[in-house]
Amino acid sequence: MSALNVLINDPKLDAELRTITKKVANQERISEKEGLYLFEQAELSYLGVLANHIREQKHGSKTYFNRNFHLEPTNVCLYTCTFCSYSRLIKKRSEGWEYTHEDIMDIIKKYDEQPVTEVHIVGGVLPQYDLEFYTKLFSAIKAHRPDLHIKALTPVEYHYIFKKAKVSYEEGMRLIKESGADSMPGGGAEIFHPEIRDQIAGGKCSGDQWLRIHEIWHEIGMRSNATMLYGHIEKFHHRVHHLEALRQLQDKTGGFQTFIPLKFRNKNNEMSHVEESTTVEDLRNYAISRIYLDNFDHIKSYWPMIGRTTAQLSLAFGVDDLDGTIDDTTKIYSMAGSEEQNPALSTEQLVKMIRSVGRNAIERDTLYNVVTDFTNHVFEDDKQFRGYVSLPVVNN
Ligand code: V47
Ligand code: SF4
Repeated sequence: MSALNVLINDPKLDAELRTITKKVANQERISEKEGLYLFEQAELSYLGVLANHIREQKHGSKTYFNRNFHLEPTNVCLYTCTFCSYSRLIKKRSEGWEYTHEDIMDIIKKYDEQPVTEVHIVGGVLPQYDLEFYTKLFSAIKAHRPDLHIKALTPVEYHYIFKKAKVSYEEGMRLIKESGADSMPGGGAEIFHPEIRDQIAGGKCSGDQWLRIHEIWHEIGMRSNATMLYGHIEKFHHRVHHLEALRQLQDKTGGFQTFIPLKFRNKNNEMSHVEESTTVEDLRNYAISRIYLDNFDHIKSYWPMIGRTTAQLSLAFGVDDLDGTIDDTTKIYSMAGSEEQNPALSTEQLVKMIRSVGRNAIERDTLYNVVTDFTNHVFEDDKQFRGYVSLPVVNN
């Protein structure tokens, strides 16, 4: 009898939780009402059991990471998102950076000898970073290093540059694809619900526009990620609304690869007075995301933001991906008060971090093809330690 059946048969189990547990055991989808119930009522360890069951059914003990680096063309932005530690810099433009093509190519070339598989390009929105700038940039990167996967820009930039270039979303996304961009990261999603978005998103694209641009990208055969910025002024029902919108689009296109909950950090921004969520709340949020998004293959925790220990804990709450061996070029989080001020981990460190919580580390590329399976890899200083013995997984 599986652990879930033991719970279902326990007469003391809350009726609502029994229904939800049965659905999870039968691989059925939970409703919006049930999602809200989990946010409002379910305690951490119960959520962990449900989310871990789903995680292990989908991936066994496998935990993915990739080798990537972040590139931020500028940290100056004409939008004024209240949670962003960049937004004040438009008034102090001279304190920021605005890279040219040459500057960016110099950064790309620094990684020439390194086995990175992905560059993640994202940053502020400014008029000179227009459609032509980016299409030329992506083509130049591809010409220089064809095997480097370009995961670039979000609907925030795309909405702005397409409008400026007077092209439709469809035409714009086609041009972006042709220029060499391979996938779209999940940023800019924040909270879709206008009740919250209008207060925090500083005039950038709406939730519907964000979703539409991803839809078009998926329709032309491309993949993308999705995020949710949580733990600020939103209520649980706004989170459910956000997850539901993503689940519906995924039903339509199947183009999302992974969902990344992003914990709001409150340093150096206009929302510094808003208290940050606790680690317990962060883990609950990972678990509910895993349970709710039945049609998403992966849930990723972004370790530089939440720190290594919480990232390790998240692997027992539905998460199966830790992002990558990010280099310290990502300032958007360190400026906002992330746990890791200088977020870089070697492959060996990341693999050991994953092993030490009883999981198997798999290096993937951006599209989740296996690059190296580290399950049986022995590092020089491994000696006797091969990770802890863990419970049998549901399904390998
Ligand atoms: O949209 C900005 C967030 C996002 C803060 O797709 C903040 O693989 C917390 O989307 N506190 C951009 N978060 C980053 C992003 C991302 C990160 C890692 C991997 C992937 C992926 C995507 O960063 C923004 C916003 O939601 N952000 N400021 C802050 N103070
Ligand atoms: Fe600009 Fe992005 Fe910061 Fe908003 S979150 S102010 S769009 S850099």
